Amino acid sequence: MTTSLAGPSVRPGISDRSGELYREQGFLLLEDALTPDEVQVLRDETVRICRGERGEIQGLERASPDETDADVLRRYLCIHFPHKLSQVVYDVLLHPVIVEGLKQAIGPNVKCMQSMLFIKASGKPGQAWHQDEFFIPTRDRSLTGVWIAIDDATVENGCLWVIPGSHKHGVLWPQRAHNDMRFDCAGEVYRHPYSDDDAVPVAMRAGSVLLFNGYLMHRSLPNRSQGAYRRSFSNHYMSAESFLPWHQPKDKPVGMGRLDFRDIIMVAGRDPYGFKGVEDVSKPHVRPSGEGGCGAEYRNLGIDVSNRFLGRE
Ligand SMILES: O=C(O)CCC(=O)C(=O)O
Repeated sequence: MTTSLAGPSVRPGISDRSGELYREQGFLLLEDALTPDEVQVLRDETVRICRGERGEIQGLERASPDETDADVLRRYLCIHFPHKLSQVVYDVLLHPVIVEGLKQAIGPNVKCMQSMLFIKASGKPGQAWHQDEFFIPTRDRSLTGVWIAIDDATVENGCLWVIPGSHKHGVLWPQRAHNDMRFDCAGEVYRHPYSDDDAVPVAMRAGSVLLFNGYLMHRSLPNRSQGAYRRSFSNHYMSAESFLPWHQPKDKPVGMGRLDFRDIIMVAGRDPYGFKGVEDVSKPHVRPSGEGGCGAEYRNLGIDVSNRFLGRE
């Protein structure tokens, strides 16, 4: 494999205190972890993926040559598992600065199970309050999100918001559907002890990387900027020592105690379950955005809500 994202030789933002800070606040910001050239490679790759030039993605229409890149990018909120067809995305999962940060957060042995590419053009919705371990369970609470800004992420264009320390309860609060048109159709947590006033925005320069704990409450708001994207990768990792009870094999379900999804990539250290081999199960697909509301009146009715958030509070 050719690696187009080699990473700088210094380790931006990582110090002896990084692991401690991560455990205390539930997140760690690695400013300028990627160089401007690396960011540009990722932006260019975003266009190729969205144009369908990297291979088949369920739910994505291949762009015709007369469509502009802007028209094509505007179509999608988020594409899951782009690393399955893009060498550039695969390489960024193993970026040396990110892997160094992950070792501080998780330990020496780290595996990755998912990548997501967010485009989030202006007018696109955010995600309601949630905890990622609700969706991707580990056995040892080691799930770690790695959020890579490939445009400047600002409050206006829908950066992440986090509730510092919310991971420390070690509790996964229940999830429910919502009708809040600011957010896509993923659920929201409720019965937790926090209010929106406890949240802080994480504005990030393009090339910066946020690591966050799978129990940390976080959300993002709609992109209210005019004509701009808020592109990012949101990738997930965990300790290699933990089983990953994520998806049952379709043909032969196994008991919960043995469930260990093996569509993984080792990014650091050794895999104690390497003898099981790895699989290729997850397929790239477009995530339905719900375009800002999941109430029956907005779902699948062909209502154009793409400008709903522009210029509004
Ligand atoms: O990038 C976003 O807007 C939301 C990402 C997120 O919440 C996640 O990946 O868990």
